[in-house]
Amino acid sequence: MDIRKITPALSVSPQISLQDISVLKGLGFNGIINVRPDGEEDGQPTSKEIEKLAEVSGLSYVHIPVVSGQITEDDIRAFAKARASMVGPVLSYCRTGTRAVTLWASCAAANLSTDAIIKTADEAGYDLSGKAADLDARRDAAAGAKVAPAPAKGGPAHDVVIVGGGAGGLAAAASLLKRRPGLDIAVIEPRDTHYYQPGWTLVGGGVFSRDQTKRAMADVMPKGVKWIRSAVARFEPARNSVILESGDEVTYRALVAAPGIKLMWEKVKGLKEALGKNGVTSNYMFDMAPYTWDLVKSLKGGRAIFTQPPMPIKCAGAPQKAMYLACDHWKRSGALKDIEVEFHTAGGVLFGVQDYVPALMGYVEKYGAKLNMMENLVAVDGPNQMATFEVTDADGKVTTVERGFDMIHVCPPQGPLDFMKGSAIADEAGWVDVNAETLQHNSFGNVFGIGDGCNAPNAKTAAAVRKQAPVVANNVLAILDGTSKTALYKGYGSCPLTVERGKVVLAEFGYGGELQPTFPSWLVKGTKASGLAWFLKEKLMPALYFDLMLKGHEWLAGPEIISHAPLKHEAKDACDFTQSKTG
Ligand code: FAD
Ligand code: UQ1
Repeated sequence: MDIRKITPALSVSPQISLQDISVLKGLGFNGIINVRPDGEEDGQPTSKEIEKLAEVSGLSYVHIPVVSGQITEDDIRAFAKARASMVGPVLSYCRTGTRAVTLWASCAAANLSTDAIIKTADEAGYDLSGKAADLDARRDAAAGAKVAPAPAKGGPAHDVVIVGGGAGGLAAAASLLKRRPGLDIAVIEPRDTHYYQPGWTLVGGGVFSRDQTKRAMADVMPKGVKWIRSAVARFEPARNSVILESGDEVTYRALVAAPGIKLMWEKVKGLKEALGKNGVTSNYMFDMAPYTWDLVKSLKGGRAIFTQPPMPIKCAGAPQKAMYLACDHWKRSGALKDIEVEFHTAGGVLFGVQDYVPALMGYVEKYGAKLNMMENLVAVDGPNQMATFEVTDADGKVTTVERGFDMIHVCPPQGPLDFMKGSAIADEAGWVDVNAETLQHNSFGNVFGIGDGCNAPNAKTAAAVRKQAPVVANNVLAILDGTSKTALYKGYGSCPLTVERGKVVLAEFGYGGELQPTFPSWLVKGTKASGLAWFLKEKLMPALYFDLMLKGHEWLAGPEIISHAPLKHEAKDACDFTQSKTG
């Protein structure tokens, strides 16, 4: 728990877990004010769950679902009322604590000077300097003057604002700084931990420990970047700005959107509640990947099911990687003959690029796994160890099939982040709407996209990000400088399929399934399982990711083509980069 004391009666914090509640009582808290709406993030405990445990621990509880970026006067009044009704000390939390501290500041403005409020928040790690005018107005209003609270102003524009501090956001920041040290870049990212997600397959396979896959966000932020620890609620590209969950506005000359992809656990009925017990697991969650390995080690017989949802998903090979590593362990331990292994995929092929299928099928046969195509997992009943699939036959008729299991590895359905859906820079589905080659936004010339959150039809992988970052960095600077040196991305993505411990089928391909191998075939033949490719995955990739890609060292990743065709909306007027859809 990351509790930050604001006053003796009030502390704020990022999201708390269910286990934290009894600890809070022990720490002397008497109440909780949850100012976060339910369902904002994967794994977020619901208000009902928090309330139930708060009651058990004798803590009073109030829920004020404050929409990120849209704190209303009603929210502020509700917060003041909740505090007045509770005996302190009270903890208020949201995703990062920003909404909670902003509500406190808005209430405190009547009695405290703006400077004192901003200093108090700053000491707790929250930057409320953008709220100064609003706080002044509130103080004046409280003193009787007829002044309406002012909206937070954007302040001076950053050269580049990057939304998301995952693989894409940080690689883009590092590549920009490599080209232009001193560039004023702000990265907006709410999490204080950065995850090396490609390592989770190896955690589930008993090769990595969970801790090898996480770093403090502060340690991986490229030096010189300003980290704004908050979440973006809204995009205002016509104003060259984004709105934070506090309601503050951050303005830019160029924007890079790197929001990633949402894991939609809730789309499979019963899955969220089932995870982590009764043999239900997923390598797609940091906390759950070690449980995969526990289950694999302990299973001696019965049925093991591995599932893959409809596309798109990140790292499309990861659901089968989990199966191969499990089978490899069972084969070595002698248990495989007693385990019925099933792979159920909502799609009609094992892997999207046909060239890699023969090598993968060889392993499916070697392990005796049964492939079930067009079977989409729709429900999991943990206590009864039962999975329900919707099966589509050749005529498109859908029937329901139930399968019992002793263990099940689930890859969750995935889609655009909620805050992207309906946003000004998203396509109809909610993906950042970019040109597939330049990664420039299709409507706003000074906006770019990178990573899983974009609608470019590449494989959603960190490997893709490694090649996208130099392209985005080049093209952002071309827009800022008004030059026409355009870099192009050819759709590279890579999926190291861990077919057995010690061997990987290294799939590397671009748009249209064109093979784009990094190494000559005498060294690594991508369409065959290779020991060297396993060595790359286990020993080289973490360093390639953290020490090269996130530091702007573009090893084997130089933009493939630099054309002198100008970007679609080349900046003609340095002050106005924005273009309308028809412009
Ligand atoms: P992410 O790295 O997910 O980052 C998105 C960031 O945006 C997050 O930090 C998030 O907190 C932030 N964000 C979200 N909402 C907001 C908001 N409102 N405001 C501000 N910030 C926000 N790739 C490979 O190349 N090879 C592999 O072997 C491989 N294996 C994988 C195995 C697994 C199990 C998984 C889960 C992934 C794997 N990947 C692999 C895929 C790879 O991890 C992703 O493609 C990569 O992380 C994408 O980067 P990104 O920046 O688009 O998204
Ligand atoms: C890669 O570049 C990358 O991102 C840094 C991965 O994620 C960690 C990968 O899994 C792979 C396979 C690549 C591709 C890199 C090479 C050198 C083949």
